[in-house]
Amino acid sequence: MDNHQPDIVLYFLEASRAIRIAWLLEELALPYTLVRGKRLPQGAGEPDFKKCVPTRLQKSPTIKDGNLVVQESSAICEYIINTYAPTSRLLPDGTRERAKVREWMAAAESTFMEHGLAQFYPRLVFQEGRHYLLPYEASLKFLVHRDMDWLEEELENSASGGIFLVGDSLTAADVMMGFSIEWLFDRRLGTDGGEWPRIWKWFDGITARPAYRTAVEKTKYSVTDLGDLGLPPSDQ
Ligand SMILES: N[C@@H](CCC(=O)N[C@@H](CS)C(=O)NCC(=O)O)C(=O)O
Repeated sequence: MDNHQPDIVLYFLEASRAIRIAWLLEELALPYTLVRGKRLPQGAGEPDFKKCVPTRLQKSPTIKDGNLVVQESSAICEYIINTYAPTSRLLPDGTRERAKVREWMAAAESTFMEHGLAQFYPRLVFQEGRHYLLPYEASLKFLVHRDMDWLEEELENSASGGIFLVGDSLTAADVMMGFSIEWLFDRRLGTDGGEWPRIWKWFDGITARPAYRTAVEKTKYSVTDLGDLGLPPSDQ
């Protein structure tokens, strides 16, 4: 474990995955400096914000801790927990539980976001008269439904009775998955027609936590700040 004091800057684009990191920092009561940025109408970060982000891709979230820069929300979570809370339950010791937490951290960015982004990007690229995308989206819907069924079943069988994804307390799995689920439902990326009551109960529970609420308040996060960006073609 590094024994240095946190000197964390969080580059926070509005309505973005960066809420995961602000939430984690609040759970751990770690101090951080926020650099907030707005999106352009097409979704990218405003140039003035992006030029502050010290990475080639200039994506959010990115953190700088002293002279170390880390990008990719999953890697940032792991770095923060390993550095400042190595014995916490957020990334539990022990290979079996840790494997399950890391499985969901990976699924949040790959499986869940991937199946959503396969629909989201075409919606962004083809701005007007996108009804021809409907059959394409319909053909991908089963992937999102299968992902949600998996999450629903995992919550049903979870040790906490559906309050947390792994074990009986909050882990990085919940922190990573929260944004993915909120974004998929908010943008209706293949979620129409599904019923997943356990997912909603879990989501409402984790986002009612004081640390999450504080993160939202400090960052002014709201997924609805995406406005009309990438809403379904049927809404046009
Ligand atoms: N896999 C990355 C994804 C990062 C990413 O794509 N961030 C988006 C916001 S959610 C972004 O910065 N978009 C604005 C842009 O590229 O200008 C992670 O997990 O952090």
